[in-house]
Amino acid sequence: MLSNQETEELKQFAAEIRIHTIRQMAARGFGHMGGAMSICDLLSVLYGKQMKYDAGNPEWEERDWLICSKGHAGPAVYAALALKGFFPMEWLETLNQPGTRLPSHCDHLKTPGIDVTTGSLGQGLSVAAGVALAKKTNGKENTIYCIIGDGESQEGQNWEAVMFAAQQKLDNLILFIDNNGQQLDNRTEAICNMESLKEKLESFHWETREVCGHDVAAVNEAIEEAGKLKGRPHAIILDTVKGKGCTFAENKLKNHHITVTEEQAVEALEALKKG
Ligand SMILES: Cc1ncc(C[n+]2csc(CCOP(=O)(O)OP(=O)(O)O)c2C)c(N)n1
Repeated sequence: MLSNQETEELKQFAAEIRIHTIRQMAARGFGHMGGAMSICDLLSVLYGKQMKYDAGNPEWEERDWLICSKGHAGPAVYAALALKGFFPMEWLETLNQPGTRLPSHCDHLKTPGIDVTTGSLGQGLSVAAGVALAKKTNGKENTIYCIIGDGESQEGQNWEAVMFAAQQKLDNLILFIDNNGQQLDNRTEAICNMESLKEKLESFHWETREVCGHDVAAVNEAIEEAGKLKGRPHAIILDTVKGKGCTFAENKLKNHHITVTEEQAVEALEALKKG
């Protein structure tokens, strides 16, 4: 459980992740704002509290892994990594520019701290399950975290990985589903309704819980509780808002990949700084 001070610090860290995510996209003029904003609170809890890592040695054997399978949310992950010292903050100004170390989607070969290359939706959970099995087989204690979108959960490959992880009793694997209710160009329920994700995962023998994805204390507690239960993989379904905390993106249906002007960025950053 978090102390009040820790909760405040993680809220502040989440706000900083949002600020630097918006700045990156403003420097490029466009980006995947919606799905990046919805995972900032989760990233704050992971990099601010739960994950074991060494920013100076991103390949450290004992680290926990984060596989952001919804690789288009890369800019939010980059903001968290830069703020934690994996690479210089100046890199954030180069998002998705020629020669950058920070491409629009996560790339293990380019960015320190990115554990797996992602972007083609549906594949990350399979990789996560494979890494989790390898760690378990080798008697390692690492936790493997994976983030997918609710739209992404429509990809059939996820469900193969879900079956495999249950069969292998991968209790070192925690899956987050960013259940923001939207995908690229419509509401998820209008494209292919996945509800109830909880019932589906439970029927596949996953230990599953649902929590507000913007409540850092609740997300932290869900991770801690999940870690206590042995013998089954864990899923945490995050109730989130696509575009959360970005004035010109939040609650808009068309906020997946948008243009970002300097004026919009200034307005959004002011709002975030005020809290
Ligand atoms: C295999 C594959 N198909 C299509 C795309 C294009 N695409 C990128 S993001 C996206 C929508 C994803 O929706 P969701 O998983 O809900 O992500 P979020 O809303 O959280 O951004 C799509 C269709 C892709 N990256 N990979």
